[in-house]
Amino acid sequence: MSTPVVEFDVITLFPGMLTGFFSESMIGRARTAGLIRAEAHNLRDFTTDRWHITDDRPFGGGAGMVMKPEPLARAIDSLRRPGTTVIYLTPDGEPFSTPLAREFAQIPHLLMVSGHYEGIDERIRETRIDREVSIGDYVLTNGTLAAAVLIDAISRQVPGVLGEEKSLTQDSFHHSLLGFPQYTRPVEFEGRAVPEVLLSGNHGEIERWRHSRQLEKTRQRRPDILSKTIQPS
Ligand code: 6GU
Repeated sequence: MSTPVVEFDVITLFPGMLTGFFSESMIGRARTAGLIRAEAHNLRDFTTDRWHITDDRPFGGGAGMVMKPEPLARAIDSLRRPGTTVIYLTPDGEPFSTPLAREFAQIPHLLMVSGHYEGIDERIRETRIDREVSIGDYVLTNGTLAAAVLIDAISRQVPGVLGEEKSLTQDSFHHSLLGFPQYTRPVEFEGRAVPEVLLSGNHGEIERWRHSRQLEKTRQRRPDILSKTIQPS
């Protein structure tokens, strides 16, 4: 099999959270096709003590536990290679976005570190983490679902992962606009008809209608992203 375009390794205390995600749907197909590689690694396998301890109490006191540096260092050092970017998933990281997904899709090997408890020892962040990423302004119990979110959004930027390449250009956020409404058969459902223009076969008209729907929805729901490109009237 040829070399995957992007390889993902995830260091987590909960590798089972990723098994369904890695094998189902587009990600499962992309892996089978050899377009990507994705593997979960149990942090517990990188402990050396008899109880496989991965956390400890914080110096200085306070609630919760901190992930110990030694197992993380061993895991990262055994999985990284020249050219690897090490990403730590944390709510205080850089906000994830389509531009970031595109940037990461250009990197051959992404090693993701999922935090649990109150986070990881600061010295790991200083010595081994290249990028810190958040998936939004809310707190998850651990970073493993956030790693899955990144892998999903990055993988669909890899050529061949989506069926039709043009689907990418029609995405919400592609031109800094939300998506347009979609309809399929039947033409009438519960008394509600599909907009006439979509049945017209006039592709210029259809494109103009879709763009106006996108502008309107973005103006209503996300004026913050609209102001980045087109000045609102
Ligand atoms: Cl990346 N991790 C955790 N634990 N919570 C989050 C997050 C990441 N992004 C938003 N909330």
